[in-house]
Amino acid sequence: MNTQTSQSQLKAFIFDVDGTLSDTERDGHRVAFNQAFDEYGIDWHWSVETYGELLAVTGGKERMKFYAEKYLDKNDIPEDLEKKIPELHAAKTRHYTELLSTGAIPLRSGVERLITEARQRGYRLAIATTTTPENVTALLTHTLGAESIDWFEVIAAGDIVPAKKPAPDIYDYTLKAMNLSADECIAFEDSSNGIQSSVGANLTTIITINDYTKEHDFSAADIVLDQMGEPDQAFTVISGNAENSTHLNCDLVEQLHQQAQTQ
Ligand code: XBP
Ligand code: MG
Repeated sequence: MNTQTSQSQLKAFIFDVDGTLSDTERDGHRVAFNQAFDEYGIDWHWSVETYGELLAVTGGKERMKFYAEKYLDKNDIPEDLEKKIPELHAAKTRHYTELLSTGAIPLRSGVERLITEARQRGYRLAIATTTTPENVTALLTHTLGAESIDWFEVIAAGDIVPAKKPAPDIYDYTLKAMNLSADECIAFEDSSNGIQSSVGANLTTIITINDYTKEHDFSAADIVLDQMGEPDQAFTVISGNAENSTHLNCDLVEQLHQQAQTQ
């Protein structure tokens, strides 16, 4: 009997967006939240540091509510905040997508190369993210071009599932929509909430850290890298086994997937 046949073949790459495809949080989402607060005459300003703490909660609407409850005196919470949040969040999305349209937020190192290579090898692609769908299409449009939206068979985003990351629901949704099992896919994440979600859906997970997430617990990851890197820009392996690779390419992704299957 050939034991190889019991191993599932890798078929799809599933990407998180914020922090993984692009460093969107500090100079993107945070700035857009502050612009929305200004627009609505709300006296809040999220510093780089405070925003790092607020990232504990995924989802912009959920994050605003969390801030009001945890950081403000009861008396300082605007009376109709709960009602205002969807409107405030729509303004934030408008500011954020405007910011993206200036090209101010690029993809992280190696992302475009890996996606191109994955397409060439015939891998199916998907996105599983907490952020609002318009933010994903704006990021793709202003980095890879509008046609890149169609490269992703499924873009699972925002309120499409009621429970956001760290719940596994967004990955479960993506797998179901692609009619694939977890062992036929690999996930790309950058945060603790992200990996709890992907591993919760039983996905082999590759982590690329960033400034906000470098101290997170990634013990469930198959590999933790500082970046995907490029042939002339080597990654640093924080944990896991990259064999002789210096950057994340499809060969290494396949190797990691296979390793996870045999564990
Ligand atoms: C991303 C998020 C999002 C964005 C804001 O987490 O937490 O909430 O910060 O997006 P992940 P919205 O990368 O784990 O998916 O304001 O559009 O909700
Ligand atoms: Mg993320």
